Amino acid sequence: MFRTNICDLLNIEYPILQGGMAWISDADLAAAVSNAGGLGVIAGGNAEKHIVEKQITRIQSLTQKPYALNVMLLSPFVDDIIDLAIEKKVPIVITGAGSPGKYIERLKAANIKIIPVVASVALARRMESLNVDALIAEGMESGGHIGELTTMALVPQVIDSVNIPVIAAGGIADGRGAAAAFMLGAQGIQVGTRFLVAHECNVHAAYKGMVISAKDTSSVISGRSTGHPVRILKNKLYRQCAELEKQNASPEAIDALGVGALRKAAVDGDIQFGSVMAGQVAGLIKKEESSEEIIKQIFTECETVILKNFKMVANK
Ligand code: TUI
Repeated sequence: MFRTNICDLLNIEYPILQGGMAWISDADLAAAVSNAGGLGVIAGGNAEKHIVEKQITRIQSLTQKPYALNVMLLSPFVDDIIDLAIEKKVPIVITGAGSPGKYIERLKAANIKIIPVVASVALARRMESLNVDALIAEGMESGGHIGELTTMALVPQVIDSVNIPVIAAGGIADGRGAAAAFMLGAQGIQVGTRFLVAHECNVHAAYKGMVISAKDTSSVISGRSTGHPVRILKNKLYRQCAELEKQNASPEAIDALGVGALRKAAVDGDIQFGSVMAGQVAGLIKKEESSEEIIKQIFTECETVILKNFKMVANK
């Protein structure tokens, strides 16, 4: 029922991408998602080339299915990571946190499919003119680095502006969210926070616990004043940042608090002084499951709600 042209484009069974989460989505999680019929994504984040290379070698031993590498364009090692994707013949590159314009020609020449994350219609149009394969329109419900628009407002505006497939991201964690995204015209969905609590996700147990116990209002936006706003779960680090912002501290002083903070939370498990990035849907997520269970549950529920609501409308 849910085969879309994203499935054909990416050679996957279900039109679902796992969000590339820096310091969190490694080869184990990505392989589990790909083996379950979705698209697993390894996040390059701010890591150096040799670290990402290990993950690519590992996923190539764990799955024969397609997978993607997420290239975070604010990374100081972005040029090396693009070289790596080409050297290792990664099938799909997803970019985030900026414009991948200057890398597109080389990636295309290497036969790599490229899917930029966009947070505005302007960037979506610019990307389409550079011949990318699809777009991920990511609303500010997402965890981590975010734009200004919500998924509900962004996705249909991007869809109306381009002629390539659009994948919806931000605020999707279950079949209801998936159904809503398809109703907006999306050809696929990207899910991050729910896969963060997958059994196969190696993020620190304390981080998973904080996502599972989060409520609707637990996430906040930090760092607006630095120009790199990120959605995180409220903790002591957030309160320190908010205090600095209130005192009109320099962007450098505020950024300094964030250096290494994601690793501190995701790897070391310091969820009070680390940066616990998660989407607004954290409040919906109640338990750990396998990646396969997550994908099956999302699409079973998606089908049920579409049929139920179709009946509700048709009976009127
Ligand atoms: O990239 C993400 N999410 C991320 S990256 C990340 S690591 C990080 N850590 C600290 C500070 C900043 C990043 C954690 N989460 N999502 C994709 C995404 N891209 N969301 C929004 C955008 C985006 C925003 C503006 C893409 C392009 C853009 O404009 C660029 C332009 O040139 O117009």
